[in-house]
Amino acid sequence: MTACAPHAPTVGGWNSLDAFDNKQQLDGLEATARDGGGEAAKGKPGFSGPYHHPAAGWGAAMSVGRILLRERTLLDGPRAIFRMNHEGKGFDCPGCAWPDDTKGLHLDICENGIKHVTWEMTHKRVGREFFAEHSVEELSGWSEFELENKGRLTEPMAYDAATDHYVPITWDDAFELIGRSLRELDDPNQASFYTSGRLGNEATFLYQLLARELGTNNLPDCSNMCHEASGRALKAALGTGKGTVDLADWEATDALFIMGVNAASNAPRMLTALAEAHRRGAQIVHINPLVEAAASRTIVPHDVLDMAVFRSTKTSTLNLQPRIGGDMALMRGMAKAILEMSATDAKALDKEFIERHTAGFEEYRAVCEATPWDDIERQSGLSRADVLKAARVYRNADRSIISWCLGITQHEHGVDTIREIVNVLLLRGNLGREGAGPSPVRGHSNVQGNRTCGIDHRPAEQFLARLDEVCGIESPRGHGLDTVRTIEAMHRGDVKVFVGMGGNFALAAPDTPYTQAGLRNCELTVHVSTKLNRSHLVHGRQALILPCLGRTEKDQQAKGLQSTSVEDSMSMVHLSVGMKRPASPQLRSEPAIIAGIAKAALPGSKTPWDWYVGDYDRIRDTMSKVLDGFEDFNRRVRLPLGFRLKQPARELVFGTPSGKAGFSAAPLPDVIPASGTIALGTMRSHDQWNTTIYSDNDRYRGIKNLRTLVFMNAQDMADRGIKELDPVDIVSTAKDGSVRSLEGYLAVPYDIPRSCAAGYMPEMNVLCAIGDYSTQSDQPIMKHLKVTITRSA
Ligand SMILES: Nc1nc2c(c(=O)[nH]1)N[C@H]1C(S)=C(S)[C@@H](COP(=O)(O)OP(=O)(O)OC[C@H]3O[C@@H](n4cnc5c(=O)[nH]c(N)nc54)[C@H](O)[C@@H]3O)O[C@H]1N2
Ligand SMILES: Nc1nc2c(c(=O)[nH]1)N[C@H]1C(S)=C(S)[C@@H](COP(=O)(O)OP(=O)(O)OC[C@H]3O[C@@H](n4cnc5c(=O)[nH]c(N)nc54)[C@H](O)[C@@H]3O)O[C@H]1N2
Ligand SMILES: [Mo]
Repeated sequence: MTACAPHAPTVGGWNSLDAFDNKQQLDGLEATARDGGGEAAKGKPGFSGPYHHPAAGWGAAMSVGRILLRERTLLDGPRAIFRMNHEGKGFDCPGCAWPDDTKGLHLDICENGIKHVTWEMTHKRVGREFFAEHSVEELSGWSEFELENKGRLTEPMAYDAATDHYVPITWDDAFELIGRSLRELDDPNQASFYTSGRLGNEATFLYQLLARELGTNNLPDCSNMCHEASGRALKAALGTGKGTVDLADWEATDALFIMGVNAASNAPRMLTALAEAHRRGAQIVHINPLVEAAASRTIVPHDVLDMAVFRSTKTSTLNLQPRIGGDMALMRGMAKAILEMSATDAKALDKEFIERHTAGFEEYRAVCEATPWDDIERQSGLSRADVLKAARVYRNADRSIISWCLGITQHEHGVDTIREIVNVLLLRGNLGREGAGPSPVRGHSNVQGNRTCGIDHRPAEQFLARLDEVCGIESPRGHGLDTVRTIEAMHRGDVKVFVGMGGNFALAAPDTPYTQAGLRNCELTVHVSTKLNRSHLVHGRQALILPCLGRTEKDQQAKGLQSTSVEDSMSMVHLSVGMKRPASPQLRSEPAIIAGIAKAALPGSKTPWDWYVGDYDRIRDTMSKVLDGFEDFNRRVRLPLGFRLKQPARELVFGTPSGKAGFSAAPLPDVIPASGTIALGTMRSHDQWNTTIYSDNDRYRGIKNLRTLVFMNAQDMADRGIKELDPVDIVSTAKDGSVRSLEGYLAVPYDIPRSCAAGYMPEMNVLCAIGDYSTQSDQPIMKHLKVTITRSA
């Protein structure tokens, strides 16, 4: 509480949690908890039409109440929430990677962050009795919700093939089993080390050190499915794989273009930034085939007055609904319009910026001129008039930010599209100055930090050379395996040991049956986890579940209480300190587990693993010698807001071959589905966190008790004789011609362009063939599956 006391007057509404002090309300909430969320969510599937209320507000408050009740964290929950995202004194929200409020004016939280934290803080436990009672075969029949809802894992468990049960194993025996399996490999490249993006920076550094000391760069991560396209495009264009703006830029900009992100569900703290931008008169353009909840109004959840009087703020000045994959054509159209304007409008282009800081402008101008408006309209699915509206907003803004997430990256042409976004920014010099630049919204809370700290299957020579020099190892130089290639190698028997540092590989990866067959083909699968999930049940010949501390929990080591650092979407690195007693005394921290594995796998290692684990400052000291921008790490990370990693591109220093920011001049791809086929995008509901499903509801899309659905254009439904909530079969055709299908999904008529449809991951991963990854980014094409949809027989 002390952390936020100075700001108490601005705190209110549901944040003050007054809502929970009233017995009557509590009873009401308890009743809703029983009917609304979770176990009871087996009611009749329902679609109540699109959501017309502001995002966040009281709907969010009720949802939070339900979750706190369900996890029985009514007392601890609020206490923890007050300590979240608070200037080095609390823990970083393990939810999304949206940056923390820099002014400390608000309680920096959101509905989904609270769900996420309370899900981790639950009082429920999965102990050895649970595993003795339920065989793996039996658990395999449980839903994702039922598995995770059993609570926190409490002790290391090993799979016993004779009984088909997980049985307790000591930490030492578990490490010895992993160590032996790794030592016995013919080649270290027969091991693969996956990272899900919430691993803290210190553990990340040790994890990549373990892999490289062992001799492999097989470091697949969730980024391979998430923002690989952003990294590659920005690196090629600007010489840096990250965005260049921070929250202060969001607060200063004149125009925000929000592309392919469902902010109200997946980055809800962005709502505050959007509302503030609107209040001060900035333009906000949403570009999304679906009009998501963030694209209309929000009640700023921090604002007591707004909550009390239901006052909402607009969060949009223009909504454009391109077809799935139509964003590059839209960006091309905006660029073409700006170039056309420049004939009569001397300020449409920033000629001086283009001259001094960019390369390739003339080729780009030529390609824009050569792209006919007809193509732009057909490929974007937008009229020329609509494209011009966006172009005018862009022209009239002195400073613009273009922000994007998975709706842009998970496509065949993701890299070209992001380069086109950069092209548009460069035309008006929207780079290297306040309030302007590219701003990818990252997913997991530390996915960006993972890459910064060495989780990269294609590491740069400069990084490896420094690592070797400082740590006294000899890193392998060959490229390692990413997520898709790890799965393929498992099938061939080339990867025999798989370690999952968090995450849920069996469900998150594409082509579910193929991925799961790969995991089953491994000699050993190891999962470091907080909760039971599908990946524990789809296992190798030998399997371990190693339970770890969550971010909310105290991490006590030889030299006392430890903190860990994370990097948000906008390159701010700051500390996170747990505050809760661990869910079980047997839990270990991720650094300690990595060190345990390393000591067993590398008996001759000169790395002082235990010494590092005793005091994470020592890991940070080593990191400061290896990683660019981490100088004086221990001091700077303890500053109230941490520190911002330098972005050379922001200073207009470009690590590109030309030393300039590069325009790209790619031709427009053809993204129009063949006649009769539909482009299907997979996405998240409001009540899920990747593979963690909190309930079967999707409040902002009007969905209740239903996940096996497909949102369709009403005319596309009528053409196929499909009515609301009719069962349909969905058949996808992969690049190699192979087909996959899902049957009996319910069709939901929705405001989405013709020949476009959407449904939920991870259920729909079945439809995404392993070979259907982008040749530009190697990312699975999870937003553009080619499908046919017919009424079920
Ligand atoms: N509560 C919650 N928060 C999360 C997560 C979660 O599961 N739950 N996941 C986290 C992670 S790891 C990530 S990566 C992010 C993901 O955050 P998002 O990118 O918001 O994730 P999705 O739900 O996949 O939604 C993709 C959005 O892109 C739109 N879209 C689909 N195709 C296209 C297209 O062709 N063009 C455009 N312009 N838009 C398109 C969809 O309509 C949808 O609004 O969120 C993070 N935050
Ligand atoms: N079709 C389709 N597939 C997709 C996507 C899509 O849009 N469409 N999105 C992709 C994206 S962007 C991503 S990021 C991936 C997500 O892939 P992952 O990151 O692999 O999956 P999650 O569901 O986030 O992992 C949840 C599990 O993490 C564990 N966990 C939670 N907290 C901790 C912790 O503090 N430490 C450790 N060690 N474990 C913890 C819990 O056991 C929990 O069951 O999915 C990808 N898959
Ligand atoms: Mo992600």
